[in-house]
Amino acid sequence: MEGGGLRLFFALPLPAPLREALGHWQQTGPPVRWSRTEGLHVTLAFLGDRPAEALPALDALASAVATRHAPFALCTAGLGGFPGNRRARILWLGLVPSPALESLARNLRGALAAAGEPFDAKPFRAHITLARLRQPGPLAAFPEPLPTPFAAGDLVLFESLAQGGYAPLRTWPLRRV
Ligand code: 2AM
Repeated sequence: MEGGGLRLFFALPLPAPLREALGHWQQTGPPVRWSRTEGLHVTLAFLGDRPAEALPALDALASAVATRHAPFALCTAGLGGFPGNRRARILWLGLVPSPALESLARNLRGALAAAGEPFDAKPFRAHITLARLRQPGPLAAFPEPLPTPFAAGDLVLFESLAQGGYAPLRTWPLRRV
């Protein structure tokens, strides 16, 4: 990474069975730039390039946030597209609205803001990015995946790697104390 920084984001990783199911589902769709299944996640806050010296402060605040939340259940919903469904560039899988997820994202972003840590302040929209489309197109080309329940148990700080893919740097189990 240029300048020795790290491209960082906080996210909920998906459990292996859901990643595998989505991998099988990807194979039933058209040939697009699918996200690698091992890195599928729900982004909670995107920090961008940060120096390694920021890690201890991020560690402390994420650890405090994780102790304010118990693990919770999520369920996948329908497909959607950014910037819109008719000419999608990003294909994503939505989630059934979850107050627990909204609360975790809000508390994490609140803790980042309170600590003066920069992050992308675009409003939180819970989604799992499944593919990037070179040719923006309608979503009708993609089969609807089955709604699948899963558990959110870990808050993870990921590094987005220059060569592609994401590396988990730190994991904090959600554990309300
Ligand atoms: P996504 O949440 O739509 O998948 C790493 O780049 C992750 O952070 C991806 O999951 C990415 O998009 C998310 N992200 C959120 N805001 C971003 C931004 N401003 N730039 C790049 N990635 C961002």
